[in-house]
Amino acid sequence: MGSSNSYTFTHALCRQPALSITKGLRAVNNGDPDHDLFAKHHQKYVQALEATGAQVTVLDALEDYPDSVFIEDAALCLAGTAIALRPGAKSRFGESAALMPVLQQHFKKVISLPGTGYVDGGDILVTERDVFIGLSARTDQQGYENLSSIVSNLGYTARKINTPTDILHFKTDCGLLDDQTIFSSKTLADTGCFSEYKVIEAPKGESAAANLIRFNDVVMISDGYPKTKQILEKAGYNVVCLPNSEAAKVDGGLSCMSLRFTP
Ligand code: CIR
Repeated sequence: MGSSNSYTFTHALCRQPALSITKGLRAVNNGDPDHDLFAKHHQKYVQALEATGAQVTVLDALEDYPDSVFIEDAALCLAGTAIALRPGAKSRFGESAALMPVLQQHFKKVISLPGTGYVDGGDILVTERDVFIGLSARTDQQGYENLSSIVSNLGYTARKINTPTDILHFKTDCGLLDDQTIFSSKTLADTGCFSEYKVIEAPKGESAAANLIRFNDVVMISDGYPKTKQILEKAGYNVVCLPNSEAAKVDGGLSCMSLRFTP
């Protein structure tokens, strides 16, 4: 498991949860997240990123955008380029514009998704050679086409996936473990989209653990998935468990709360 551009990063950008997170979008209402507890969890998340040696910038909360803590959906950072995306939910349209000046501070090259259509960063999984782009309720065909030409120019192969309809974002159900290995829910793995990779499937009852992140030498997973932890440790990964109950109430996982990059 050597070092790789797809999981080795010097920097991350995060955004503080807004008080308005209580109005965050969700598929099923299991109660509002508690802002203060969310902020505590977020602090632990930032500390876990920093503990790997990365420089983490935490941006101020944006009260006008309840879901803006899920910063990954507004941009894609790839091969030293930042691409401001167009999130597909109406209440999130403005998040990319708000992020633009910050991207310009951190990247020499910043572009906006051209043309029309929508792409949420949560629908994009980057490996060493491929950029998987999942069509979903948030990412459409036009968005896919416009993004795929950018990623091809950056030397990656764009792969279009039809995300199963019961999954919010493609990456809700998968995460990169290393150059060759992807952790995935059974539902997503069963589509065959990862046929060229080694897949470790989320164990029964723990499909929500699939929104994990490999960040430098650690794999971060949400608390409460003991079987997943055991499987990953047995496979040789250094696992860090993080509390995520409040983000989960608004369909947020660990990958959504950072943009990870090397400028
Ligand atoms: C939303 O529905 O947009 C937010 N409540 C959750 C976004 C989670 N982001 C992600 O999975 N990339």
